[in-house]
Amino acid sequence: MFMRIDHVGIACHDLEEKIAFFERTFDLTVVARETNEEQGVKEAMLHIADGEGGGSYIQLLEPLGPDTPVGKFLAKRGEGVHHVAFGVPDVAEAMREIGGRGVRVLDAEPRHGTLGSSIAFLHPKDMGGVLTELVQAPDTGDAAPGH
Ligand code: V0V
Ligand code: CO
Repeated sequence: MFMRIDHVGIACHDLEEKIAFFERTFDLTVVARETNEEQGVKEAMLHIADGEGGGSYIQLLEPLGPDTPVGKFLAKRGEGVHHVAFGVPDVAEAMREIGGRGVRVLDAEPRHGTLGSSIAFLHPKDMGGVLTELVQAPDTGDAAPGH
């Protein structure tokens, strides 16, 4: 069901400052930036590697306000790992399968994610305390995965 680790999401107060840190410390490159109003975040994807069906990334997340998932997380826990995202071949199918096995799927339908992906979240309380995201990479129609 899981093809790869798509990304690790890291909550931060200052996106630009964290991007600069990851770029200069690890020679990583930002391949996408997006403001996602629906998810309440401003985010950047730093490319790690390409894998089967898509790439793997670090996702840096700055909240758009305090009353958002990342805003609440920062207030409660401070900066740190916010979620882990797994690549799946078909997010709607994975939501049905996983939901049928007793894990709460937080989204009724797939949402728009970064880099044109389709995403859905699994409740951290059903996932050993880890907010978990399912990611279906966009169908680009060519062999180059990821972006
Ligand atoms: C909250 N909790 C977490 C957590 N966020 N535990 C682990 N990791 C997290 N990130 C715990 C929290 O400590 C509480 O536990 C409990 O869950 C309820 O939290 P809350 O603060 O009362 O907040 P809720 O219930 O209003 O919302 C929590 C959930 C929410 C997870 C339901 O954040 C959510 O729907 N998240 C999914 C959307 C999201 O995170 N979007 C931002 C990333 P205690 O204290 O009661 O024990 S967007 C993204 O990744 C994109 C766009 C992408 O990849 O493309
Ligand atoms: Co994410």
